[in-house]
Amino acid sequence: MPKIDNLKAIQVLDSRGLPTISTEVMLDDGTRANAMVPSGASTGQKEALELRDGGNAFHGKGVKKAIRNVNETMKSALIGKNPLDQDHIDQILIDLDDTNDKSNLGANAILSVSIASAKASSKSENLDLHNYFNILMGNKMGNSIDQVIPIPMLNILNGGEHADNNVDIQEFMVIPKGASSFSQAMQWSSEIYWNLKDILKKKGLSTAVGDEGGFAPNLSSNREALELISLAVEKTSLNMGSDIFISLDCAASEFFKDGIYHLKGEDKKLSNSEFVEYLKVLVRDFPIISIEDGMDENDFDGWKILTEEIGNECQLVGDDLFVTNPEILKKGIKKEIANSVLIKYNQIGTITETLETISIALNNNYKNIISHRSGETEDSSISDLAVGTGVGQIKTGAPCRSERVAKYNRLYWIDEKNSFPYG
Ligand code: 2PG
Ligand code: MG
Repeated sequence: MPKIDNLKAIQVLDSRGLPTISTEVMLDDGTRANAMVPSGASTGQKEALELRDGGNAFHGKGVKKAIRNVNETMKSALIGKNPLDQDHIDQILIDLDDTNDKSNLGANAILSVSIASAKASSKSENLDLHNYFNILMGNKMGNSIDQVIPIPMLNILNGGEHADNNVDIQEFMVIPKGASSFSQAMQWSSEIYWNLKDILKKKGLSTAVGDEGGFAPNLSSNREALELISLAVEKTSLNMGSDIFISLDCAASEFFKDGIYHLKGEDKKLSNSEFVEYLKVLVRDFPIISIEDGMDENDFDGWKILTEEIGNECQLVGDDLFVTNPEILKKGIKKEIANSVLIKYNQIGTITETLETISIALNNNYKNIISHRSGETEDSSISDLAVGTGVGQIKTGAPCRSERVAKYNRLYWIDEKNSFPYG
């Protein structure tokens, strides 16, 4: 059995130019593997804590303390341990931290070690990372799991916290569900993206991009965003509702104040049931098959109404609502709210807990979507996670900006080397 020989974390930068952690795990058989962790902008209140230094450097976003926690506390606890026992490695990290929200050592620090250790194990075993995740997922579920190339959701128009425009809904994604392969899905999406750019340009609208690579023009309404995307799909000679479907991430907590949903871009103030009606009209008029965070993370009454009204026809995804947390997801399932969960491993802090959340969803007929964060790096391990867990869906931005495309490019290679089904 290999043993962990050394750990080293350093500070690197993420796609917003802010500090993040890169950790290398070294094994006694000579294997080395490195992981970098992402960072969100529209974060859920109950996410595990991302440890930042505060003060003046990097606008308070430094990660020196988190790095010290890897290089001192975690290193001394993990040297000599067997990295192939991911549950044990993660449990050591959880126990060392000893808080509910990982606020002692920092979820960013802990996750960097958890992923780097998984990567080192897969390398040492001569397995591609997705195969390694597949074994871990199978162990968690108690049966073997079929690997799948996930259907991508590409965020081609950005609003909310991810852009400086007036569009309230954070993400407008195309789902190339009708494609027969991953490469066809990516070709369609890239062509739609470029046609959207052309349409925006001709209308005199901005073609600058937001944090996730989608265009970020000022528009008169959320509906206008959907109309522009429909035009781009048409211009690509594809059909909305058979080739291409739409997914929204409202990130509604960001515009929910004092019990009201404030759509600033179109000067509307709506109650939860009115906002559900608003979404229902969009679902009626466009082939929207997935809505994430359609309600504020604490508006459980609103979630109930939304789930009762459109839960049968639409995937309703809890992101800020469930924060990839097994216990919070269990409570939501009991309340019968939403029907799907967004999976972001830095919301919870370890691979083991992430797989736990995925397995709870699977056992309760909730769907899983593996997701990037708005602040990303070139680390592409979420692509392997999506394939290895067989969940069938990933959202990782537009076909633009290398930190987004890195994930798609990794999927191209996994697709090339294996005969896994698409979607
Ligand atoms: C989201 C994510 C990723 P952030 O809300 O789903 O798209 O954004 O990382 O800013 O939370
Ligand atoms: Mg979200």
